[in-house]
Amino acid sequence: MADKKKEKNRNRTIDPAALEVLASCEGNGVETAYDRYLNMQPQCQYGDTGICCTICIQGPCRITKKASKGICGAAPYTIVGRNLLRHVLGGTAAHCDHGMHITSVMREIADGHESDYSITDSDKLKRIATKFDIAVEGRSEQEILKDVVDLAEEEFSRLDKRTYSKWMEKTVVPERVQKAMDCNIMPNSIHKTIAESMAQTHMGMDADPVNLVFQSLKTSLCDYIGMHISTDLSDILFGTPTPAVTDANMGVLEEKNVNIALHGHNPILSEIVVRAAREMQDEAKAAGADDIKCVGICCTGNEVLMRQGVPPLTNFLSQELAIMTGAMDAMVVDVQCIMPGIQAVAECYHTKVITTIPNAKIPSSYYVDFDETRALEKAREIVNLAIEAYKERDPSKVSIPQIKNKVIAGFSLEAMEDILGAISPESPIKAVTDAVDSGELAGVCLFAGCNNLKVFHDSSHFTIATELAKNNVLLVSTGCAAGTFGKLGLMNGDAVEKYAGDGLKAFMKRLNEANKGKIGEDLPLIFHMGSCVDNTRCYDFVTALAEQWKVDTPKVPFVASAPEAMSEKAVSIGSWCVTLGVPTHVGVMPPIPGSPLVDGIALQIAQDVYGGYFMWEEDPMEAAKKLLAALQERTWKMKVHKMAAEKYETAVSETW
Ligand code: NFS
Ligand code: SF4
Repeated sequence: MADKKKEKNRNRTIDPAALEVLASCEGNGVETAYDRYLNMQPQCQYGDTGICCTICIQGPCRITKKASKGICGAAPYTIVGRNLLRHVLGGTAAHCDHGMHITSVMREIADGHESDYSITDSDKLKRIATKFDIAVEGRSEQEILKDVVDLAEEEFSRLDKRTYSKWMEKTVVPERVQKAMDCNIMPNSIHKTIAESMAQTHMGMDADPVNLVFQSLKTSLCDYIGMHISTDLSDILFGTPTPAVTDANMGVLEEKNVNIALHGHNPILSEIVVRAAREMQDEAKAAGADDIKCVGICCTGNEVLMRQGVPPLTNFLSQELAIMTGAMDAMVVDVQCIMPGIQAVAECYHTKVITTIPNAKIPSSYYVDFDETRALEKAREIVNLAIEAYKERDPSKVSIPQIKNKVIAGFSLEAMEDILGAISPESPIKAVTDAVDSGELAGVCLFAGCNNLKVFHDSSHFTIATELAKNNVLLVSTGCAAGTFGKLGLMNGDAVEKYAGDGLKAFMKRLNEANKGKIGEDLPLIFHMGSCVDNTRCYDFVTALAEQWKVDTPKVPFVASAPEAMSEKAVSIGSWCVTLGVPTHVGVMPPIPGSPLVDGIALQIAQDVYGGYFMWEEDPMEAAKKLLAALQERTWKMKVHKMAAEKYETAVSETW
């Protein structure tokens, strides 16, 4: 139950720049999520625990002492299970829509239509093709691409029930494929699974909570597939990220520049706007500005940070505050995690909110239909709107917090392998497995996920990460969690000195010495692996560790944490992490405890079946303890199993 006292405090953030903006706008009537959260209290406990059903319009049905079932007879476990599957579906559909969009741009290139896009990373194209047994030798880039795009399209649309997802089959260890087959959750394709799941959650369909949970996991595997396709194709199109150095937080805004925030998720839009902005300096100068500055918000910010070194401005929760600096000329958005509230805030300033995608519009915003076949022309139109807005800026409203921190980002798995390979050339990943085997590192933790006003903005991310660093856990991050770490100065070499335990420090020192001069900076405390779809890069890391240790993934000392999870996408990502063997902490209570049965499946039965499981823990210090305990259990077990294998001269036991 939330503490009522803390809910009177509007300043629910530890980001000093966000605090400064909130303070400077106190009482000026501009309303943000921080205010609306307070207005929303107390939130409905039926919805909060998952026992409110609105699946049919006889509802809403809520479970009370008097009414132990819905009008149709649905028990709490059915209602909670069905709501869970609907959440996973929302996340999966969002990621897969993103993946389809990139695939459609690739289709245009593959078919030889004129396009402002072209292949940047032909090596990655060949690597992906080879992974899927597509011939590479003696074939043109176009021919290879056509086959890769054909396969990607099939991953979405296949109806044949005997053929299973190739992206799943080829990117995880064989034991995980077998597990999915044994449990009957191996997807044939994304669209088929989404339709099945929507049908399954219709009124009067599935009432069996176990069946609903298993379908949630199957759907979440489609999320994994759609995300992996997004990452792979984005790398082919825009390049596989390599380390990039820049700054993060509001202090990256320049008073004398036309400032453009790129907000949303898909690199298809943001990459081309960055290109247009770089070409339109003269137009900006003619309007009296020094230059054009693109900055990133949320995951499209991560995409252009990883590949173009564009500075990240802020993460999900503080998106409205970016406008309240008075120095934001345009906020260009594509899809997902865009608060409708930005438009009302923008109307108090000169900022133009520019929506671009047919299924993500905001009333009263500018809408530029981002037609990819005329991408550069459209991007120039967008940048022009920003330049026009700059002329309308009211200098008396400009107040930019002078807060920023150095960020070293751009760590695709390929970039990580390059760095690890400097101390372990024969097998880069062995640098990590050796350090874990020797006890120097306690394991690896992925920080992913959003911000959520139910907990203090950025606070849980910061506390858990620094606590794990102190305990020698190697840290990687994506999404808005990475946004926190960049803003708060945890993504640079100084943070290693400040927060890492002795083992982690020694490991980083070896890496830095072996990679001297490569980046021109010391490596960061937390490795930024990209946007949320790039959680698949992090899972490829798990797979690489499992292959190196020659074990299934539930044995690998790798945990995940979403301390401030908010979106349906976070639910679907968490669900595939668990299915694919990763203990996963969630720092905000999901709407599940209304059914102790479904809750028990998530927390315990999942572990028995899949080896991964959920941990709900709102207290960040307790969460850090639980994550460490999960890592310790795995390193200890692996040691015991290895000793047994050596003694009896057999392979390491497959059980966990
Ligand atoms: Ni992930 Fe990235 Fe952020 Fe959450 Fe939203 S931007 S896709 S969903 S809020 S991390
Ligand atoms: Fe109520 Fe059943 Fe309809 Fe849900 S599906 S709203 S529980 S009658």
